Amino acid sequence: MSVRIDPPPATAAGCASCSVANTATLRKLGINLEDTDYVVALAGNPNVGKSTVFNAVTGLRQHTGNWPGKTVARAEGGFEYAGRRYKIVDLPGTYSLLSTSLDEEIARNFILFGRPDVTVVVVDATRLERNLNLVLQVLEITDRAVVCLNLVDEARRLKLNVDERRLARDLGVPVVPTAARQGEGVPLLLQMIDEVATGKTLCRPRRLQSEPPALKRAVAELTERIHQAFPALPNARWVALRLLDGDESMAQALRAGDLAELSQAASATEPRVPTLTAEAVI
Ligand SMILES: Nc1nc2c(ncn2[C@@H]2O[C@H](COP(=O)(O)OP(=O)(O)OP(=O)(O)O)[C@@H](O)[C@H]2O)c(=O)[nH]1
Ligand SMILES: [Mg+2]
Repeated sequence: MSVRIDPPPATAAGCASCSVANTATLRKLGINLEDTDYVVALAGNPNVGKSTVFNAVTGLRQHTGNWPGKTVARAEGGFEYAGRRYKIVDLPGTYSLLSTSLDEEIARNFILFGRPDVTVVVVDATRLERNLNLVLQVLEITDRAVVCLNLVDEARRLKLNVDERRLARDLGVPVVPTAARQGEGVPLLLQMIDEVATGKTLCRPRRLQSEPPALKRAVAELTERIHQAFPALPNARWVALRLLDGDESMAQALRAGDLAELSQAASATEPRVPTLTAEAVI
């Protein structure tokens, strides 16, 4: 894996080693940020080993509760790497972020509005095709992600060989093979989380490339209108794409003001770092 990093422009405020997490929204989403330098979200399909990864990373430094106002359980925990203090949140297992269920809505809102410093997407190496759907959706929302290619021991047993370097190149984010139950690959996972959080590795995620002209126009027009109505909303383009896809829960969230409320919290604390223009090749 080769990583090239150009320095951020001299005019940029802040630095690559500062957190971009949105503290006001994260507090609203029930995350206690005391003694925390960086926030990591752990996403993935159901039953791919998210909690096993979470336990391997946090050990006993964890506690469970519910998402604010919901009956959905949430585990959060902490770890330290190279003297930096991380908070990691185990999101509900979901096949997509299209908010067709409460679990999906929670995961989507956390990644979209909480803007975690890094989103780790745990995937099942024996069911890659199905799992990549969620990875691509996460990469539409954030460009700070690490793919944790879990269950590689099972894949080996089934004589499945995943070319993780190629996958990392194609996705534009680091891919770390793990067998979390045995702790295999966990040190490298921590290293890559740290590299993405601190800006040492910059991702260039794969996004929808060849939109037909009509879709491009519609997305641009709608994105502009969403920007005007909700200036603080991060990633209005993704919201526009969801609306054009007929996502009724997204339309409802806009109508009911849920998105406005979260995006206002988002604007209360601007990210401490502007989007970096540096380029990374993974
Ligand atoms: N062989 C093997 N089993 C694993 C690995 N990681 C997790 N498991 C097992 O897979 C099962 C599911 O793991 P969990 O960590 O509960 O998965 P999860 O994604 O948190 O599941 P949900 O929260 O229900 O969505 C458990 O029996 C784990 O012991 C791995 O790397 N290799
Ligand atoms: Mg779990």
